[in-house]
Amino acid sequence: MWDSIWINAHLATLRLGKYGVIRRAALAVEQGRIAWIGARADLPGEPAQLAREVHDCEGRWITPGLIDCHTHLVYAGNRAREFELRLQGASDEDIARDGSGITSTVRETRDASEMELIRASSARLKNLMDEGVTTVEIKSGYGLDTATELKLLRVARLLGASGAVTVKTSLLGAHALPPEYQGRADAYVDLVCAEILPAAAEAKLADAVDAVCDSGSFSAQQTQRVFAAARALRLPVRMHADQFSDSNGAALAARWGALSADQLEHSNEAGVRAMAEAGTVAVLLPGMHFFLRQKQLPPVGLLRSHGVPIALASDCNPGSSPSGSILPMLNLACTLFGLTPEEALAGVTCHAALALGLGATHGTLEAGKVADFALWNIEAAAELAYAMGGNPCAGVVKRGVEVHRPD
Ligand code: DI6
Ligand code: FE
Repeated sequence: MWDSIWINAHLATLRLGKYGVIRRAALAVEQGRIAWIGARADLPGEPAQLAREVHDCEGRWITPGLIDCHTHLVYAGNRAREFELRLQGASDEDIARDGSGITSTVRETRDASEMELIRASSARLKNLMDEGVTTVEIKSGYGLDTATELKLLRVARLLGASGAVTVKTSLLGAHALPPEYQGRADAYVDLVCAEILPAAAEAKLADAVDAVCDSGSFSAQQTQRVFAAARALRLPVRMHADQFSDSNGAALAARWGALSADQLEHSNEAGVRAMAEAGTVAVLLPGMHFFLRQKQLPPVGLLRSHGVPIALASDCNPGSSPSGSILPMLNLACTLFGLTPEEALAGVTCHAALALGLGATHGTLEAGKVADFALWNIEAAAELAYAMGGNPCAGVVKRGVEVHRPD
């Protein structure tokens, strides 16, 4: 007897990165895992005889639960004023003089209580869950001192405590230089490696370590110090790479066996080839690209030809992607980066799972995998990337239990 069975549904399994459609299908769950999946006609009996609970999906579609594998979702305040100034042509210097910019988010986030951060962040998280998200990666990076970086990671853990969504945390101490370390980047990297990282590891608050390796951020040498410290603590790494310039970040990420290299607008072919050989996933951030009106496109053709899995994410952050929304990213990835709707859906399911080291248990609808899936009021899987706005999500199932119904 299975715990539950879901019938009268069309499935997009995303096996091997393809839609893998099964029409008029059934999906059975046992102890939070998918126990059986296939055409209803092939079921070994009547649903009510096979499972304790029968869910009639009334012809809806089911996909793996969506995975947002790159967010900076926990922060205080917003940067709407900066957005206005930028549209009026303000430079970074003007923005800094105005007291806006990343420093303003750091200031407000340091001053905010954990409860205030939970309140602000759970609203953004609810938005993602409304859109079918069952797993989310949350970075620190707006504290840039030990106490606040740990506060951000604790808030991220608390956001996942209910079990309605899986939260994977990344310590991003090497996000930017805090005001008190201006001009002393090496000294700040000392703090990240000798104090912030060990404290987060000790408290088991970080599932991975991230760093921004780019001109205007941290150098390859500084990034490698952070990665060496992470490796010594047995924490996997990921990287923000080549956003504004080709710093050979993609190759560096591959050399350190990074789970993912993210952004990649200016990455070169050698870097892409190294990622393919190392199994490092490419995470593209179309929302950031659009919001910053970037011109240089990430090397999608090279990623395809070298067989690098392409994931997509919201990059939810106040400065370059103020979007607590994942569905528009599928459309932007198609319209801006030339992905197919199938590649876009694989980007927020199976490939996003790989980027979080969850490929064996999440990201596809297959027997044995964790029964995280979403139900959709759509006629075809391509509609998830096709629609500009609106939310066709009809329900979210976590470990076989319906945990969320969008408003
Ligand atoms: N690149 C980005 O676009 C964000 N972080 C990063 O490394 C921007 C962060 C911010 O401006 O708040
Ligand atoms: Fe980011």
